[in-house]
Amino acid sequence: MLIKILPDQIAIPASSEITPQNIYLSRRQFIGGLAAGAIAGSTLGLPNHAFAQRKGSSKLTGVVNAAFSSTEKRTPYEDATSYNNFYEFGTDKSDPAKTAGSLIVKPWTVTVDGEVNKPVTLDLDGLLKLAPLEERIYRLRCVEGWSMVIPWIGYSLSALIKKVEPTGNAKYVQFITLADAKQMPGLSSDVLNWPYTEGLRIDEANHPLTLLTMGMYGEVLPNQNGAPVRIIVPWKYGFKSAKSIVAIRFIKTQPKTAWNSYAAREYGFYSNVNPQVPHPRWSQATERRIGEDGIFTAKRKTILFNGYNDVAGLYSGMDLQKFY
Ligand SMILES: Nc1nc2c(c(=O)[nH]1)N[C@H]1C(S)=C(S)[C@@H](COP(=O)(O)O)O[C@H]1N2
Ligand SMILES: [Mo]
Repeated sequence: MLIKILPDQIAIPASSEITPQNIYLSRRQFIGGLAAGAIAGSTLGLPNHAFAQRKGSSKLTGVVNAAFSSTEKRTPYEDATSYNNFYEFGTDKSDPAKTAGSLIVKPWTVTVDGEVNKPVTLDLDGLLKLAPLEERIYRLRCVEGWSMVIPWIGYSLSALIKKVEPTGNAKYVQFITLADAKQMPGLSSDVLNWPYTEGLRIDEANHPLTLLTMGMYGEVLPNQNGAPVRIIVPWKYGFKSAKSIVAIRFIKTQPKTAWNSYAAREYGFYSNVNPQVPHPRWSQATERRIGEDGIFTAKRKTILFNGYNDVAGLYSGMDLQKFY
């Protein structure tokens, strides 16, 4: 039987006038490939608001940012909300959907501090009003070898970064998430060091693709997907996209992160999606798309930076085998 692997179709933003020539050229080639893919994609893709609102959830919409959106078929809502990694609510994929009902998302505040001139603590309303909300359909690729295509609602983290005015010492941004054993049954296990933390270099955090995320599929984030606020960094493995953030800290030195502390040899600080750098225990060359699994479903080829070539300039001159 001949199994055809569909091409992955990722739209990339046209940005950055300061892109080095070689990267600019590869981006042009990428856009060339995209135009052909977009035609095939239009028959597969669903209109942007094809998902009806679920009972009991609150609507949250944003203006569709087509330039930043994949044209691939979206993962069904039911899959995106029942197959989750959120270890604070258990290590089984099906655990968070069952147990995250105990997460209290209101009131909620996010403290933004450290190497900034204007530290601030914002409640969810303050966060939602900080910048216009957008809908962006991003691919998320888990280091375990699966991926999803999800319409997220939020805005570029850079809008918040601008507001707090980082000092010249702010070289990294750390994300600290909620760790409350009363709300989170998974904290009784010491599988990770709590709280779950993540980090980005300041230029990665400022890249327009980095999305401060408050919703998905036209609604506020379900608890199991990281309510009420998380980060989405689409060119990195999913674990960089920390859920249920309570603090964002600007710091001088590269922070310790949850998975890097667990096993530094297996999970680097950068964790850019890279099919050529295998995890020490398995390949990263292919992925399966959640929601379309079947015994005859072909795996997809994983693409460098998850297809978001636009970020390549952040890593020019770096050895991606070393900085995995
Ligand atoms: N706080 C917290 N954030 C987290 C995790 C976690 O266990 N705790 N898991 C990560 C991993 S491994 C992945 S793949 C994504 C999954 O996001 P999703 O369930 O919304 O698809 O969340 C990331 N963010
Ligand atoms: Mo993951």
